[in-house]
Amino acid sequence: MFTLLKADTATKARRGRLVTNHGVIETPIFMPVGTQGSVKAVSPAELREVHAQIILGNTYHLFVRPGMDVMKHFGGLHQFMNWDGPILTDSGGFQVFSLAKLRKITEEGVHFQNHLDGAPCFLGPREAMEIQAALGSDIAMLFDECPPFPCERDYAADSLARTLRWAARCKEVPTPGMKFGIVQGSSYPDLRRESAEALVSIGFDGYAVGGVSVGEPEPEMMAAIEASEPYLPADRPRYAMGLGTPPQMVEMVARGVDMFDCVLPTRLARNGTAFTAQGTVNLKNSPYIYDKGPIEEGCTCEACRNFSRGYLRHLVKAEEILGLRLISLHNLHFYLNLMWRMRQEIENGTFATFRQNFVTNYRHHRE
Ligand code: PRF
Ligand code: ZN
Repeated sequence: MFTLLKADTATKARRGRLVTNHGVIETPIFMPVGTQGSVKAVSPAELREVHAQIILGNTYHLFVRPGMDVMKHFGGLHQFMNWDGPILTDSGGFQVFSLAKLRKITEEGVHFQNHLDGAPCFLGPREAMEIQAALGSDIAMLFDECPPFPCERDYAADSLARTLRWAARCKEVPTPGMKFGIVQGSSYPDLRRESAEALVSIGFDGYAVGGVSVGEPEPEMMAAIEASEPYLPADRPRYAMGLGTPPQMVEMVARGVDMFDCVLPTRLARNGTAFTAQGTVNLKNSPYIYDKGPIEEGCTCEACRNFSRGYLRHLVKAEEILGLRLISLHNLHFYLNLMWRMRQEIENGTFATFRQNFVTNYRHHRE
């Protein structure tokens, strides 16, 4: 299912190809986030235009609303939202911890009250995999616990042991597509190693690094990847969950990561923030009032081909929906184009130079 096409010699970057039930994914790749069966403000046709290869859906949200009866009635998520490309679904564990109230973790799973009407709900390893199967997921993530940061070692170790017992149970549940394990272990390198080795011995189609980008400083985030990656098989895809800024993704590709998902391009768009190779710009700022240029010179997205910074600024200030739609398209185009560029640079053997130049040019205006 995964073919390693080229391994960079100067870094750990990889160029690969992943075959799914709904098509082929060229890696490294970024997955736009479609939490509730929609990539916010962007239609499937527009996703195609920005060359999205795969999108992410969420077990937790779709389970809470519209619920599994509706999802099954429509024959799964692809048909429901009319996206016929690959879909990766997150398992719900992480979202239960970030959104739901009154959570109680047991050996069987997590009891919680959902964030919409507070109704009591339950998700465990079997339920999470069955839901992802009913959604028709091409890549189902294992049900895990993502411990908070910082996390005491004893809690991290107990949580990891339970997540590994859940992993064995997830493996038994039939799903139509692939299953990816999730490395946990908080900021403890030996737990990260133990987690990766245990998952690999159970055997999954790909491996994610979870429990990162949960408020830890960036060096800790990189350290968590570095502590996990050496124990993951080269012939399986690696996915860093919930990441990141453009330079973070470049640095993670250099550390051997193949797949990313993040709400930043769509979330920041809604507040008027656009990504460029020089960092983010907030179009609400006054320098753009009379600016007739595009968000980014040379960008071929719909927003940059047709509209000025001054106009987009006006739309954002006036809270016109078109503004956030266009900036979302630009930001997704930027993220996906960055991935395309990295694939080219790896193929050409020039990734290390690209990495250096990109990270130097990119300034953090805000995150
Ligand atoms: N586990 C799962 N989903 C996730 C995470 C995790 O640790 C994260 C943490 N970066 C984001 N999404 N299942
Ligand atoms: Zn653009």
